[in-house]
Amino acid sequence: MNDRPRAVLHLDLDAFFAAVEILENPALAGKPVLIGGRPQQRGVVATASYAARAFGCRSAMPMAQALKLCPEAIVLPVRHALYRQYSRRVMALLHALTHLVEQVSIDEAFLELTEQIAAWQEAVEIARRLQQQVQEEIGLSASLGVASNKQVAKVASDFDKPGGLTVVRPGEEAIFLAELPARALWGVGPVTAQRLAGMGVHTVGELANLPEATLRAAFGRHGPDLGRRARGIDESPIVVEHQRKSISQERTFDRDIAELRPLKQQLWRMSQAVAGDLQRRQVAGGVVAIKLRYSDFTTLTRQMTLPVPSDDAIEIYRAGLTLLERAWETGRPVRLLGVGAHQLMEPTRQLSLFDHAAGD
Ligand code: TTP
Ligand code: MG
Repeated sequence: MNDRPRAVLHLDLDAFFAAVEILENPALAGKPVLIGGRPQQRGVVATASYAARAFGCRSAMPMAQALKLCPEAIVLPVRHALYRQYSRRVMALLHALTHLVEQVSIDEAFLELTEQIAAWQEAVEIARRLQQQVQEEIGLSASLGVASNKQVAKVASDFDKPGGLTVVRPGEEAIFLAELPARALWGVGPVTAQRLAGMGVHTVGELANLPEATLRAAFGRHGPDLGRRARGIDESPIVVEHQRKSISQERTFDRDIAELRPLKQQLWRMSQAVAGDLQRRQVAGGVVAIKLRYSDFTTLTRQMTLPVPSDDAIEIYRAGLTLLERAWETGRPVRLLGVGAHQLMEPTRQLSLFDHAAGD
């Protein structure tokens, strides 16, 4: 079972900032659009719509230079907050598929699908549906790559932009990469590419054929890894980062509460909401905390570590109630009560997957 090839998906949105601006103002569709700083202020291009790329405009190019290439281009300032909103919506679609999502930048992410499919081909179907969903529900074009590891999936998503879906089946990694320029490899920047060119290496295939000793001499201890990745081998796991460090609920009551029974009822309702949130995000809380504010605004917090991290409403409630009974001065009117789960982590049942990946 552990010998099954992994199924890793990489998604990258096409001309992201420009695509969002075009969504917000459909009159821009098909036109050369440049997002970035003003040419008068020596601004640079953050991104160019594909219509502008046809003129040679590129990210990180001085805006003045881009406007020389394409004088009729429409220049728009960067609206980060807006792009973040769209990014969050796309990432939410990914998280609905699996919690094994590694967001790499505002418009790209890896997904590990290995454990949720019976046959490798299912990953391709999932990718196709996802691409459609991003287009239909959000209105954005995405390019996707499906492969047996992150390195190859990342190169694959970039292979057929915009709007591509490139599948590299297990066993075909090295052949797929061989003809590509060395700089197509993730982690080969301009400096490494130039040094490789100096060694007569221009394609990934040529890089793959270099002896390990040569790689070590040229690039130090990272050299051999570069060679492995050029041969399509990459065992790095998906690194899940939790956007939130805690999940909590709190309620200010219409009228202060001075009896245990209604406090317990409130605590139970909030514990259920917290547990539901944890389950949706597929994380468990290692610590449960409560917050208590008396009618005179004196506020206290108490917390305890659970024996085993949990996403269960009853366990969160029990811990919360223990804390409440210890902290609350019986009869003193309470204005606000809160309960939260902290130190969020993978539910224990997922650990074996990571042990496997890390131990490879
Ligand atoms: P990219 O995914 O690199 O570029 P892109 O989405 O615009 O185009 P592509 O279709 O080739 O994927 O980067 C995502 C966003 O990050 C991009 O829309 C704007 C921003 N960005 C910058 O601000 N500066 C840069 O130099 C680059 C490369 C991107
Ligand atoms: Mg992109």
